[in-house]
Amino acid sequence: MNNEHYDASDIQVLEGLEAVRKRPGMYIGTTDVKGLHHLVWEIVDNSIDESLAGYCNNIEVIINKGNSITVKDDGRGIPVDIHPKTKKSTVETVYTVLHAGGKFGGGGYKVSGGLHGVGASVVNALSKWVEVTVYKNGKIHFIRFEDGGHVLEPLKVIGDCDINRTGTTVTFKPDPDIFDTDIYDYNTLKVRIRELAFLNKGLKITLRDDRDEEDTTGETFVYEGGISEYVKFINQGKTPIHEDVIHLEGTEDNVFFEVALQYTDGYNDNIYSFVNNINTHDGGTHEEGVRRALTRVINNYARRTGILKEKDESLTGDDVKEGLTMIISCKHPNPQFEGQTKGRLGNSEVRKLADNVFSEGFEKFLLENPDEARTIVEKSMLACRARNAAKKAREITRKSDLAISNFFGKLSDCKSKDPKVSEIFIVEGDSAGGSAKKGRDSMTQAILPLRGKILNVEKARLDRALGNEEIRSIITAFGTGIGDEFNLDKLRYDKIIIMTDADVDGAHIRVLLLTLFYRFFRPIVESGHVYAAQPPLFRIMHGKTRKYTLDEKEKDEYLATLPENVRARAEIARMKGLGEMDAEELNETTMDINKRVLRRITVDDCVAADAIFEKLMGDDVEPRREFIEENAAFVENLDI
Ligand code: 1YM
Repeated sequence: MNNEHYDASDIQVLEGLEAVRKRPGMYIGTTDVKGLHHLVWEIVDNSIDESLAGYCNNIEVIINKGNSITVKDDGRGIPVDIHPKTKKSTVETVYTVLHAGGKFGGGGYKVSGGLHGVGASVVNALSKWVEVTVYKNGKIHFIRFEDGGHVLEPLKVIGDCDINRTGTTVTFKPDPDIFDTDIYDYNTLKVRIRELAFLNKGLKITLRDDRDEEDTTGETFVYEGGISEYVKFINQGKTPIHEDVIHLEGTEDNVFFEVALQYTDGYNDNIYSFVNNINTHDGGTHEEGVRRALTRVINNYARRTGILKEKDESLTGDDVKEGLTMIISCKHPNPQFEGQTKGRLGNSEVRKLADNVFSEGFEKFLLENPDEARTIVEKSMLACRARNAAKKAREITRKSDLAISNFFGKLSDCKSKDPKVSEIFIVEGDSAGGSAKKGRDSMTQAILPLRGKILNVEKARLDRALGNEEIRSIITAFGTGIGDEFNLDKLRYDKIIIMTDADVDGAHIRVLLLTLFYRFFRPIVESGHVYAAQPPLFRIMHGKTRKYTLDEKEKDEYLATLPENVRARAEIARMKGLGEMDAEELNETTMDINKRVLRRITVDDCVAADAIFEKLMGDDVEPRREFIEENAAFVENLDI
């Protein structure tokens, strides 16, 4: 090869890297904080690939002072020999020729191929400097690049090392001229590193932040249980309905497939799938295979054991995933990513593999664990009932032309149809409802009296809830629908005000209503539309003055302000309940926007009250009574 050609290929390489610097977005998506972190994943992916190939057990990621990043692994080390095509070391080739890693690396699973995988050369192009150290053949090899990939000196040996020591260490400093920010976020790195550790059983990854002198130990992530431990991690704080995580795996034609799952008593699912450690947000054949098998196996088992009767309809994919936490992971030598964001696996052979591995293993689990199996099947059947109920609920809300609905006798709607100015009072009891109706501003205030106690939805699902007339009234009045068709934009009122007595029963009803909102209308709570009215506990009359106070303390404070002779003659009445206030009184104390005291209910209130929900809402009536009686003062002071 003559010098002329040599120069030309050099120029070509630099033109390639220059193209990356001109249009970084084309290679790493963005140059914001996300792109900055992308550089780390490009380098870490090479270490992960080496681990997938079976040669690397330890990876270390360090955020250095000055926001450079070091990634170390104990793999074979990037080859140091002269590459036949470029006549340069393979290390230099990998770091200067676009996509060289993919082209020259042979076989095995590769993280690359998804959204990442543009290669080490792109990191080099977008860095102020890069240093690569390779430990191999008893020697330490070193090369440094500057200003977007310029080589100062070819790869050289800078020392000796133990003949058994192998590995690659890369340190790079992102180019501040390219990126909007140069500050790495520890937590962003941690979350993905932890995920990589879960997805690669036994691989040890350490993350260390050396920007702060005090932190020199870092955090180590290593999970011998792999994705089973990922499922346990996600289910922390949830209540599993069977003890062990189910972990199934199988390999065919070099395609490795595994899945880990555990059901909880919750109503949501957490299902995540990965191919070569890349999250397949839009699923694909691996996920389809599992979902298909899960539905089929549960139905077959439920029929065969008679838990599901002949007359019962079959469970759907949605029914069997209620409360399910599941991680699906596939390692494929040649993955095809499809869809606009390349977030879906397309390889059709994986569907069959996933189906086979899952159905065989899961069926075996059901047969060997009949108690757990029954719990899972029954949970799916409840979900099925709730799904039918949701259908019914949709029909109710669709049909709910308020003018003809017979519940309209109960709701006294406001005249305004503008949700921004409208509010609804949910009032305990008909008599208080009557006073509230008379005392309201009928332009903007709607009144919904509740006759009976509403159903406890903590332990009931949508289907039973919908059998409850009070709940149906609430759904219809809100206008939002429920279940899949819930739509916050359709909420007919800006404020939903729970107006109950300031006593134990009132507190109980408040808890029941909040349970209902929290479980079935959570966005309404989250967006701050729910309030508790605060009716007064005391009325103090002296002369022509009427003063209401919310509690004993406020009453005493008020009395202390009165001259002694007035105080002595003041009539103090403990308010018995909303029903005993006349319309004027109710308006003045609890409804008038200028005088009333409202307390906004937050989700945090609900979550904090969760333990109390449990106690108050449990299945046994007696302990609940006792609890309320014993804790009356406490319940009154709750933010609920
Ligand atoms: C901190 C970054 O890059 N590790 C790494 C990279 C490679 C190898 C080992 C490796 C791969 C192969 C053979 C192979 C790469 N090699 C290449 C290429 N860590 C880091 N560890 N021997 C070593 O794929 O056959 C690209 S990456 F192309 F040179 F083989």
